[in-house]
Amino acid sequence: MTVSPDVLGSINIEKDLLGDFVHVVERAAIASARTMGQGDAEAADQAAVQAMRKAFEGVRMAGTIVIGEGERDEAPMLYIGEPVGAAAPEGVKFPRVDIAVDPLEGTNLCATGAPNSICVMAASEPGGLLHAPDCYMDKIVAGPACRDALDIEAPVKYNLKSIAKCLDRRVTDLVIMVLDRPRHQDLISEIRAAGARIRLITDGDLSAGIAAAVRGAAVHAVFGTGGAPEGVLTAAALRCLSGEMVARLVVNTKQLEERVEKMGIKDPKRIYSAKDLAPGSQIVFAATGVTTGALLTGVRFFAEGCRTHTLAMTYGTKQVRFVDTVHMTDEPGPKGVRLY
Ligand code: VTB
Repeated sequence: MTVSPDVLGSINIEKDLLGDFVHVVERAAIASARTMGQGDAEAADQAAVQAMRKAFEGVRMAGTIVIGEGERDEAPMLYIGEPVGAAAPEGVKFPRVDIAVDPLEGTNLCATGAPNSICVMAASEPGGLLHAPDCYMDKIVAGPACRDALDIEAPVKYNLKSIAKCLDRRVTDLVIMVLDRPRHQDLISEIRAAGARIRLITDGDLSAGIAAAVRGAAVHAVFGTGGAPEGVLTAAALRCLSGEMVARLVVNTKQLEERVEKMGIKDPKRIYSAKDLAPGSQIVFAATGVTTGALLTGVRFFAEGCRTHTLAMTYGTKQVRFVDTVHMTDEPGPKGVRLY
């Protein structure tokens, strides 16, 4: 895209940068997919982070990482506060964009070749994504039919009844996704006691949340405590899908209390909706499948290149796209462009 200085003020993040952001998550997915099944979650993550960081260099924006790989001293790349984007020529101002990334959601899933690992980012105008600390977050996520029906302070049974009513089915028909963690023992018992069915997942409550907001993905809600950064990314996706979410940070140490306060969060016990977590009026959410999952096919490699599958959504312009890209490394072979 060629941009002259006089039109920069009118750049729309959703319309003008969507293609670039799709490219960013595609590059991360291709790089991490090369490590699939190698048993090295750290190498898989590193590959995604490096590829994503490099791809950002080509995006004409003055980006700031607001959800990233950690604080500056913990992460060499994509740390919170890191400026990302192409260098603007003299006299040209690129648009300011807040960026949330989870370069590889489900590093273990990728390392073991299990389904549902994805490379993810969201973007918004400055202030459009909550600057959340890297702590836990209690979450309930469901689809648009469950508008105003969730209450994070109410018993699990109440929420299940409420979801079942909204979806016009019985509690025993519901499928609830929960991260398989010892901290969820009571939650799992309560869901079982209420009669709902459960799908335990080893990782990836972000892709589970997206699936819950889409009809026909065989999951009706996600309950439990996962990462707060993943929570903000889930909220960005849910705003594009009109999904429903209630969430609360888990601030249980003095150190965390101070950190949360430093980040400008006045009430650590606040209950957030998707709109509170991702209040932007322009939001882009993009995720590419690394390993094949409920919504996205993983990366497939072949002699002349590879093929990726990406979910690219916008809030303001209300578009949900599935982008199927063939990336050619060389000239197509004598038989033409190969699609798989
Ligand atoms: C979840 C899950 C992630 O972290 O947020 C989880 O969605 C929470 O942390 O895929 P614990 O592993 O400590 O439970 C992941 O599993 C990894 O980022």
